[in-house]
Amino acid sequence: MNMAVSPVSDKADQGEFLRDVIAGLRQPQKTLPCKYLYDEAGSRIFEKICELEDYYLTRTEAQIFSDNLEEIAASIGPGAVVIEPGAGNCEKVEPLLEALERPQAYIPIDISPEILLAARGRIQARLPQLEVEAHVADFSQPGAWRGAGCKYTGRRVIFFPGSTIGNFDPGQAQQLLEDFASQLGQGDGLLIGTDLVKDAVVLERAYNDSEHITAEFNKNLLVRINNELEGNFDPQMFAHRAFYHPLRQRVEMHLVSLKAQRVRISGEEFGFSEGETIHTENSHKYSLQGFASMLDSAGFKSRCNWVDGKELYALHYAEI
Ligand code: AVI
Repeated sequence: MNMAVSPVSDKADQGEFLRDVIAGLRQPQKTLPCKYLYDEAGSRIFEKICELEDYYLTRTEAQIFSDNLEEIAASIGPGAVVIEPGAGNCEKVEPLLEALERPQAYIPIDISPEILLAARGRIQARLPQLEVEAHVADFSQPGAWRGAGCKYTGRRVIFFPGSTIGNFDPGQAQQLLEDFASQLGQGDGLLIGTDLVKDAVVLERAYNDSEHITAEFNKNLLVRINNELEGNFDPQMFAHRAFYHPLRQRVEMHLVSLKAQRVRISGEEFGFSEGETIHTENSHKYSLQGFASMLDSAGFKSRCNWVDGKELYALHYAEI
């Protein structure tokens, strides 16, 4: 097995983090980009979220995979080159790689070289025949991984599970799908997971879990700002709030200031009134038809989709 890890060049630096935080907190609706939820501690807390009873997304997607693995592998066909933007620990792809007929290569893309390297041993042990070519890049930057996997002859299939597309605003999500399409050729594919529109009670329970792990995940962003940007937030003085916005078809996550207060970050001061919020994340939900039309506008033809029995979550396979 080969594994090429290109140099770390796209890692978000502290300067960019500080600029984004200051710009976000100066807006009338204070906002922080959700990508900053995932420092080391945030990523660990997110792994705990994925195991929660209330957070059905991860479990349901895994179930859809295990119930339909043969059919999914048959739709993709033999000799595929699987490309995974934002691969993280590469765990979700393993059953797919094992089910595919003679996959030619696996190309994980992630901003963290440490995570990619850690995944290598595991994949190496399970699939010794597979070529693995890792790329260190921020997949959300258009063209950041252009050319990845081009040296292989098999059908290239982008694997984008976990409802990650839901954390992009619809315009950005459309652009991301277009960017994916522009990096593929005739007959190449996209296998992507989306959370379905559903009853607000189920959605709100998933983002307000009874063990308060999502609250910890949300407030960790303030802890991160304190640690990395000389902030003096008191996380106890902010409350986690998540609610479904039916018109926008998204769960919004906020941090609510519990009192009038002032916070300093790297020498800049920000005032909060009691009840004012910082908007920290959107998680968009899609109907099957709504997402199919986004795929269509991006230049993909929907081939199949798989949905669980409770119609909570969907996996789509589309081709160029
Ligand atoms: C990573 N992403 C798909 C999760 C979601 O459901 O939008 C992030 C998350 N935020 C709160 N809980 C989980």
